[in-house]
Amino acid sequence: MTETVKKLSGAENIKLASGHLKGKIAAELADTSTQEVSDETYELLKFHGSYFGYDRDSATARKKAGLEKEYEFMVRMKCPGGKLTAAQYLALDVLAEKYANGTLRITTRETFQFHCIKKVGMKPLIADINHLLLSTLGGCGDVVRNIMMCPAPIKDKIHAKLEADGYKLAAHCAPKTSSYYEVWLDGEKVHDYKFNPTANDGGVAEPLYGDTYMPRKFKIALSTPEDNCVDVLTNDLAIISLFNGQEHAGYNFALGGGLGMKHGNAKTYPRLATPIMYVPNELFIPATEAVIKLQRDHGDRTDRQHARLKYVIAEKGEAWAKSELEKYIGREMDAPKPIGKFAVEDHIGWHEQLDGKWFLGVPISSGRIVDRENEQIRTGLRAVILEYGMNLALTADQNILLCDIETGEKLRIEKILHDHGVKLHGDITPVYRNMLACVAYPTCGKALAEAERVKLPLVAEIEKIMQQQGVLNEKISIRIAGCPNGCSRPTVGDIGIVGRMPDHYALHIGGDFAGTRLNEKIFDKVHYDNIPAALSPMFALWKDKRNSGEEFGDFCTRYGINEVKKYAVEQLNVDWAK
Ligand code: SRM
Ligand code: SF4
Repeated sequence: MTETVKKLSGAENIKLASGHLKGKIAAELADTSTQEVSDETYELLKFHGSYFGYDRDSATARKKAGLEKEYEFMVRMKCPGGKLTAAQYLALDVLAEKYANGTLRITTRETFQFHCIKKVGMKPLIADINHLLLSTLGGCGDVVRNIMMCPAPIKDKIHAKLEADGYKLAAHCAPKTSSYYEVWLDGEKVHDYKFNPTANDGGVAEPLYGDTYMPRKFKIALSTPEDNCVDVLTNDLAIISLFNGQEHAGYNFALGGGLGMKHGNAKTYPRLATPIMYVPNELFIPATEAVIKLQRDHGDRTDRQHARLKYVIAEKGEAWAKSELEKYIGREMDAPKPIGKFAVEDHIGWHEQLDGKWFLGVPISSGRIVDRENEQIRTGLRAVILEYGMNLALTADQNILLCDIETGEKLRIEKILHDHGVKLHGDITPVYRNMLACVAYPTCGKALAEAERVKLPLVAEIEKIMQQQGVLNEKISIRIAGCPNGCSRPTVGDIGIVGRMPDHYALHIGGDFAGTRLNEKIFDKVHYDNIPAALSPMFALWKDKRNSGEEFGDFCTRYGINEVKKYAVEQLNVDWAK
């Protein structure tokens, strides 16, 4: 063994030995004498779109009772730009009932997750997803993840170009290994232009990735300056597509976004992508490929905590990155074009598609499509989609867009949803509308505190405080995550609430709606019950001292994060805030 091989992380050796992601997955899933899988299969399954885990709610009680954990799998689809047909949605809804926990979960990257799948359900579920011409290949793992772009079905040249580029990239960056089809479909070739047009076609197994794939997950999103609804700068590769009116002008490429960090470990940190180069239309694929190769060849394969592109860019610099990229591309590249501040559309409510039809953005709290006692979201959506057969799109804010609606259908669609208690744009406050929560307990193995399950009660408490302080109708983005991995992108919100330990959260303030500024931590361990109280004096100060129309994070940054904190500490006068 060479020196280099010795230093590789365990995950690298698993990838190398897997025969392009095949490993022993099929045999281990077929073995129902145990619900567990080996470490190798755990790692490889990610590339197939699945995480193996266990129900964290029941783990302690089961241990005390001498029982093994309740093992289960999560499955994540790939769905570029979040686009789905009605038939696909309705079939996925059935699959959620048949193989998972009866819910579909819209993720913060415009796709669906299924939770609580048993071993026996894995192969039929993934095969059925493929037969819907969808995929799970590369849903997780060290490859390019689901490509995000604006999901709004606006029929203009801008959105058509974003979609065409996103699909082109999704196909280009999909793993080409035939293992996926062998494991889940007994070798059947299910092809879809969005995912894997050249799989199983022989030749080099993985022309882009090579035998060990990427050093770590790799995320790409496309936006325009006029609508950064995908938080583009939080991606490894942020592609900002530039237009003169409706005419496409080229792209700014920004590199090295990523939000994961560890509490108390300064070597890990969130970072926003920084501008590197301007890319003309004809170099779109070669330039993207160059960025992927840059990280493939320079990302740290010895330490997974240090393996994202953000560390390469932060440590080696933008100038170095540009000159390396030029070597891969084979020519000099221009500097990025100047662009203004990003605008952001959340696409909630009614919007014209510009083809005479409408789309309706329906808020889905934490993206969980589930029937609650007073809100039958799952049944309501199914009823509307069954009756109207519309296309759908999933947003990066965990919401769903019902597309292609005729003017004459609008009232009835609203009525069906309201009859099921579904809250629409007119029924919610800005804080409800813009709050994101990651999955956390009970399925996420990394969760340190609750997120999705406490989101609605927390919104209600924060609404009360905002009402008291006279800012209830102000636009604000609050994001809660169960741990510092940052899956709900908490560190770019006006306010970030980051799981620290059971029932306790770090509180961050000062991000912006446009997704262009990281927030800063002001409190380290706030008990869940104290979060609204902690926010209250800051809202009062915002109301009192803000410039006209100034959003919360912008205000905190202008006024001074430390000054805002100081004021809050004085007003609160409690131990946990000192
Ligand atoms: Fe994430 C790991 C859920 C978006 C950063 N993420 C996980 C895992 C798989 C937990 C694990 O490793 O065991 C979570 C599964 C929970 C469960 O039970 O379902 C999980 N991440 C999610 C989703 C479902 C959150 C959601 O509420 O929607 C999102 C799925 C996106 C998708 O469809 O692909 C999700 N994760 C994100 C984002 C936001 C984004 O990409 O826009 C981030 C921050 C951006 C970034 O990548 O830096 C994010 N997830 C992480 C990290 C930290 C990575 C790092 O560089 O340190 C981890 C942990 C890891 O990779 O080791 C992680
Ligand atoms: Fe799990 Fe942490 Fe991601 Fe939340 S932020 S889903 S707790 S990994």
